[in-house]
Amino acid sequence: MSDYTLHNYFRSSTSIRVRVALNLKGLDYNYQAYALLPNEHKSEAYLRLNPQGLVPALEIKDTAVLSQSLAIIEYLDEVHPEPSLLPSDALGRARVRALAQIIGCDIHPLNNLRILRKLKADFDADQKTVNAWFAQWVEEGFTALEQRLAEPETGQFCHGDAPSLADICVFAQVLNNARFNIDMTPFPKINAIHARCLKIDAFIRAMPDKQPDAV
Ligand SMILES: N[C@@H](CCC(=O)N[C@@H](CS)C(=O)NCC(=O)O)C(=O)O
Repeated sequence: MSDYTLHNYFRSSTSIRVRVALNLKGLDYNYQAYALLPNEHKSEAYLRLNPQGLVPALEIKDTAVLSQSLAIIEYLDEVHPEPSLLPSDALGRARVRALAQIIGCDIHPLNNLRILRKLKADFDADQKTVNAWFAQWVEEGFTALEQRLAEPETGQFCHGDAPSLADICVFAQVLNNARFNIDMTPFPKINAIHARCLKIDAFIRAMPDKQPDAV
């Protein structure tokens, strides 16, 4: 039994991020699933672990429960430094965090399950309107991200030639986009990075269809 337990959901993109980071670092973990559709993440037991009622949370045996995928990944990167998920220089770290946050702060939160549910329940949005909402924020964020990937610091991956925090976020968001049939043709650089991630075992093993709760 590992000291790490990941409380998560197979299809959640923020859960995918943390699974990729754990895999890249070669860390074993226990897998605890919460089905989001029947609201298992709002159960009393889970709210005791993470009062936000959002997955993922990373429990460290007899020590702490961490929440927020980007904070969890940075914790793992500090405690298990190899392979590093952030550049060694301050400017590089700022760039990688900015690329990751285009997705983590400015795309994903607007398109989260609770937001899409609210649009339907309280604003009479039908599925077509919800899909257009989802596409709007992805397209805005990905257009900026695609432009930033034209910068010289970009290599085979978002920053140089090894996967970083930014690639982890790109990978998970592109998987999410597929569920909403987002047209990815305007984003060739993002597509190329996603395709490279798909060749790496740590990314493959984090995919939704590889998880024990996949349906
Ligand atoms: N900023 C948080 C977001 C976590 C989050 O929103 N997770 C989604 C799944 S990807 C969730 O639990 N959604 C449940 C809901 O919206 O009710 C993080 O990065 O961990």
